[in-house]
Amino acid sequence: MYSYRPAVYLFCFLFFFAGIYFNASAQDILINQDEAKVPSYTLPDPLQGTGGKRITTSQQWLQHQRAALLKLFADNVYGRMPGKPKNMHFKVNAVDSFALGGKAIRKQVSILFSDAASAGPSMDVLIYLPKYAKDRVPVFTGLNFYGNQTINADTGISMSTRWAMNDGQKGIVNNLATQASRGKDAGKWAVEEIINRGYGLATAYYGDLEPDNPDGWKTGIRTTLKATISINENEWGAIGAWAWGLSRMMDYLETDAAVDAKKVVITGHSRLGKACLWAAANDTRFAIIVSNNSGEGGAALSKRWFGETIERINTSFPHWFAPAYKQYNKHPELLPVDQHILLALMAPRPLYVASAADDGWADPKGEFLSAKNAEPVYALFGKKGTGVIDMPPVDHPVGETIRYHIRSGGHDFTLYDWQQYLDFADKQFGRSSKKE
Ligand code: GTR
Repeated sequence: MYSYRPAVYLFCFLFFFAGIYFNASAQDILINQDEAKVPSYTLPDPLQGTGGKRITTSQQWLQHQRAALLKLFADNVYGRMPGKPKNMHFKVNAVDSFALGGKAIRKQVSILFSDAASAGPSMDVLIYLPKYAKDRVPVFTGLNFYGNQTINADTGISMSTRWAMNDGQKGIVNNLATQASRGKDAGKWAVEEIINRGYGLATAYYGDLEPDNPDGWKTGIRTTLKATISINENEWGAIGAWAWGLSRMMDYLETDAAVDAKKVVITGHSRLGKACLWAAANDTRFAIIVSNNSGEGGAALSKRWFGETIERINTSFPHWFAPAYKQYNKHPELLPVDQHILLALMAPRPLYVASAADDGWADPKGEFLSAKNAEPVYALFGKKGTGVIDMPPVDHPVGETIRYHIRSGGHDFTLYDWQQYLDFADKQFGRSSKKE
């Protein structure tokens, strides 16, 4: 008996530490929010080609390097991006030409991912277009957090009937939207401002694609469409599924005669900012990219130890990324890419990265540095980036083709943010900034 004792102790010891190591709860993960404690780190160079060859021209970038780097993100971070279903089709459910007090047209369109007329996997797109436009209009597009009916108090918006995050504050009860949810997230959607400036807006609820919980893949498109689009559920993650949906919205917008599909601005806040960036990296039809407080796994550098980390995000949200991303939980330094390279994949398209001063979790400085480190790729195209060395003061946007601001206030998508993005789009599209 006695002789077994050391072995038993050793077993208990190993079991205890293995438990900590493998089942660390989110709270156990060490987080740094002190700039003085950020250790040094090395960023991979987007212009370093395979076999040591340096990328020096935009042609080399577009012909070889871009695809190689995109694949590194697919293999290590977000998973593979499948194509669209063969039998996908659109159904215009309702059009109201007197929306928003008569100044907008509201369209509600279902994107049906199978042959079925209405049953089967689908997503519902809510579109507002300025009524008095003289020509096809540029459009902002992005996913929303709680259902289309939450983005504006407009009672004509169809209610989402899908599973919704139950935060108890947005009129969601038992994970289902109630009438009380109407307009509850309107603060994040400057619908009137967008319309007044002559732009359209197309949005859909991200839960149409995959409910945002660790079991969401079982009822989302990663299961319902796996045979149709030939991809197993573990070849991608929820962010991939949401990003895929943004491209399907683009497929619809290309068919809408009122929309200038060459002028679609893709945007997203926070986790939906991550999805927006991944969508635009894969799909170059999006003309301008706007990342709003997208943070870890979005615009922020992941090798810089500040705010949310790879390990923390993979622990709190194990369903967001491809399974391969978890191998970097303890070793971000081994990841062959970092998020400045994701931003570089937008080149030469105009890119706006925005942070908020009180949003340390998303690492504003890491977002700024990421934007800056994408500049050498934009330079291949003769495009100027942020134009500054250090972070600008709050509420002072900087930059040309890569623009950046840090807004005063917290993690949010405010009217101030929208106004900067509208000004940026006006400039890039050569539109006058006057209200229409
Ligand atoms: C947080 C998460 C962030 C960000 C945010 C959001 O809990 O840690 O990465 O995505 O949620 O989406 O609001």
